[in-house]
Amino acid sequence: MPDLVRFTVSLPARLSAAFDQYLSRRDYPSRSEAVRDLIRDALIEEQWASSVAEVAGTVTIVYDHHRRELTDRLTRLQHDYHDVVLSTTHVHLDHDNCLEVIILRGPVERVRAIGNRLMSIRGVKHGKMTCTSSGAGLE
Ligand code: NI
Repeated sequence: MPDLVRFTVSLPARLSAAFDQYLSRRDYPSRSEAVRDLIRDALIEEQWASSVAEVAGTVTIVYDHHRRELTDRLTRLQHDYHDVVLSTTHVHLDHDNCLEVIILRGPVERVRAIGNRLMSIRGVKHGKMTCTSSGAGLE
């Protein structure tokens, strides 16, 4: 583990109790581990808010492959953004529905753009984007 810095945090009693319950629900081994995760999460979110950072993310979509032209549109869009699409995994969920996970990496604006476009195509029943980064500088 890199050099550690210790600091003390004062919390209102009720907030502290709620935090301890949060730790136990999530099986955190210590408060420190949970605080580290929360800080990293906040900093990665901030990286996503800045337009210069390179980020990574996934988009998960569920759609009915019988809908006319939907599969073609999804493929065309991914080719338009081939510079940020790393990989696509397709699962045939049932007779009608497909689930696709698209892994993205690149400038935040471009990653966000294709993510939003994929999720908003008519016929996509559910879409969810997950944002992360390499966490460089955050370990
Ligand atoms: Ni399928």
